[in-house]
Amino acid sequence: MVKGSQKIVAVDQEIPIVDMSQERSLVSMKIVKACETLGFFKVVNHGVDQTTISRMEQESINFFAKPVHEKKSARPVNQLFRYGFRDIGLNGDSGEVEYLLFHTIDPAFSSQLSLSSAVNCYIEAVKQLAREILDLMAEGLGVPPHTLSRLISSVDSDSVLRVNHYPPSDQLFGGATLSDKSASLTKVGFGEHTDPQILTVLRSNGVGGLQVSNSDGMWVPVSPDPSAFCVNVGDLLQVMTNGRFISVRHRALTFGKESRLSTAYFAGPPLQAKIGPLPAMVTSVSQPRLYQTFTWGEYKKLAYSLRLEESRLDMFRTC
Ligand code: GA4
Repeated sequence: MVKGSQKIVAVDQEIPIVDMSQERSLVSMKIVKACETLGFFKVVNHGVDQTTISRMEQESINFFAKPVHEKKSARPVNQLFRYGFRDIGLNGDSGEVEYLLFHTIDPAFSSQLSLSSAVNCYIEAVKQLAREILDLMAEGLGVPPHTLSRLISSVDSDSVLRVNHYPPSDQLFGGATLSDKSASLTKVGFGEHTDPQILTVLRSNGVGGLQVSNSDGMWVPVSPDPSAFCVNVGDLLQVMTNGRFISVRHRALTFGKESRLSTAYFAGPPLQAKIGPLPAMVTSVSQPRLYQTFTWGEYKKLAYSLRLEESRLDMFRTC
């Protein structure tokens, strides 16, 4: 069941598309505008090699096609890689999804899997794209170069790669029940939330399901485009820009007909990194400081102690 009274508007309504092959200052301006209005945009001509994407996706498809007992026994080799289904986080959230989570803080994280080479290449490529986008944001905001990208560049950056598989309804976990068959096939794959990190770089196969919440509180369905990446602002970027960029609420629905595969790279800083509004984003009168300073480790701990849809940022507001 999909709860909530939030209305749904037309597909892609006001979703910005940024062509990375355009002139640099134009690209950076468009990115900043998109982050201020929605906190979400699509990028095309992003430069990520299609073979890198296809290899990672094929490995993921092969993994999810394995029998459940095999997938479960792949869990967890260590804390750095995890297979899960239905359960999201540790506090009772669930959805019609199975997933692989790779914590990239350790370069040896996926050495136990045949996925490792394809996943590692993919992570390197999307990390590079995330860095490039953060540099364009810094330029557009007028803050020193690499202010943002350096946070996700160091070896101890705490980033996560998540591959989500939303199966069609005839493959629902535990099997579809009679009432499922007669009920609406639309279900929540991944409930509404914001991403806690700095920036998320996401792609999917040609099956839709992602929706983002706009400034009027309406859900905007995002059309699937395998040639594009979707980018969204995370909580930490909202803090660093002192609320100028929006950490966008989003969710994934499943419509029961086709398998959806989506892959999200959540670019985070080292655990000990201090996060607070950048000095250039604060002025005593027109833009007073909205957030306290905290470490990513503190914020992550809080995020993982709460339910998915909770607004964790409010707890760090200065007023
Ligand atoms: C949302 C973004 C990423 O998918 C994720 C998620 C994490 C998890 O699945 O373990 C969380 C969620 C996400 C935010 C709040 C906590 C933690 C589930 C949850 C209820 C991997 C992440 O970093 O935060």
